[in-house]
Amino acid sequence: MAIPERPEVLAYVALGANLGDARASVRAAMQDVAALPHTQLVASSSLYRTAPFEATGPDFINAVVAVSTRLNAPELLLNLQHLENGAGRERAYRNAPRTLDLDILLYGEASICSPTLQVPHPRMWQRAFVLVPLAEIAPNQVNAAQLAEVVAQLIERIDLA
Ligand code: A4P
Ligand code: MG
Repeated sequence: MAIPERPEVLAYVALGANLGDARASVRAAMQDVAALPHTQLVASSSLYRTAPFEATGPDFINAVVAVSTRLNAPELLLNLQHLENGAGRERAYRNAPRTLDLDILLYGEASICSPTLQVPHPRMWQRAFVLVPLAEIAPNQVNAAQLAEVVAQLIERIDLA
């Protein structure tokens, strides 16, 4: 059911996994994000294999999706955390290997700084595993200088969108 009094907002969500069948987890999570209430998929990037960045463990599988949603940002975060928990996510320590990580990159034009939610995601501009898939589906959100900053980070496109 629609939430008619709320506007639709274009949000970008980053997906990452490096435990278990990470490729399958990210693929499934893309479908789960698209199926969230009051939410429609706008675009999904290819899957990328990426070297751990400021983290340990196996290579990651990363991707980015764009959704149009009537959920507000805290509701979207709660829904994403529910999906992470459903995928068996355990929070052993910061940047620990994970079965699934879902981060809100951008929520419309919003600038949010609460104890539980910062948008735009504060670390997104340092990360090829975010910027490369984001640029694939939203080239206007990432410029050449930003991509040049992360060009040394290892990232390989493995499954085409
Ligand atoms: N939180 C605040 N802002 C946000 C947001 N915009 N989206 C809070 C989602 N969550 C947000 O997150 C910790 C808390 O951040 C949440 O409770 C939420 O209230 P978490 O997912 O439980 O913990 P985490 O994953 O250890 O932290 P975070 O912030 O997701 O880690 P990062 O900084 O995103 O780094 N290398 C490669 N190649 N690929 C990766 O995917 N991921 C990380 C995680 C590090 N290195 C990586 C990758
Ligand atoms: Mg996270």
